[in-house]
Amino acid sequence: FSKDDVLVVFVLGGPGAGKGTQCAKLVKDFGFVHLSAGDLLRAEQAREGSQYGELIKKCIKDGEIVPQEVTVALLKNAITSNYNSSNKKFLVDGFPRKMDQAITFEEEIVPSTMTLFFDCPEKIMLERLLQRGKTSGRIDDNIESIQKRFKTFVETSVPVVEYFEKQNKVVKVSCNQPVDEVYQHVTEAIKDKIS
Ligand code: UP5
Ligand code: MG
Repeated sequence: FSKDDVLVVFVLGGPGAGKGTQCAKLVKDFGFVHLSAGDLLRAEQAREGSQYGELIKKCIKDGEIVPQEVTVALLKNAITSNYNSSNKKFLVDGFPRKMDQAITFEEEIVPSTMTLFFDCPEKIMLERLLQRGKTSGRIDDNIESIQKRFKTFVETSVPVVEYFEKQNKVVKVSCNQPVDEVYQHVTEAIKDKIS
């Protein structure tokens, strides 16, 4: 793919804000390809023979950011293998969550068109994650991991949102409402930006 021919929207927000949920709806209505960095990392972690399996597992459990080389490579592969004449718009969910990743991705893959940022009070995110943890099987949906994820989000990922804000590329959506109400705001926010 050439840089001019793909469109990337970053989807950011705290743990449990609803990124994955909203992305699934955008895929249906706007024909995006949804790439969740977390899902790609979990798949790589589970892949037999992966040299990064243990590293990824530890980072996810501790709410820490996996070294960018691993994640950027997984995303690059995923964009390359999903790209075709009818798949040119990508939602990159849960990435970049550290400054170095943001710079590398935009330099080496493609500059983002915009960032969709889901703003959600921590208390609500905590409730959602604990609820999901009853059935998700995710090794980071427990109170200890969740607290660490929140800390990393505030210290490491919020600065990335601020960086894109300075470039006027962020659309902020409050997601402390029912799924369909949030989605209403999402579609309003992006419709004039994405054809
Ligand atoms: N829910 C959603 N929306 C709701 C609403 N409006 N009202 C009521 N309930 C709502 O939603 C979470 C839960 O809330 C679900 O049960 C949902 O039904 C409900 P979801 O859509 O899954 O939220 P999401 O924001 O996607 O939450 P997720 O847990 O996936 O966020 P994280 O950002 O924590 O997880 P991610 O998978 O992106 O990353 C996991 C880990 O991978 C990171 O902590 C990190 O260790 C690692 N990682 C990296 O190292 N590098 C990366 O680049 C990316 C990840
Ligand atoms: Mg998610």
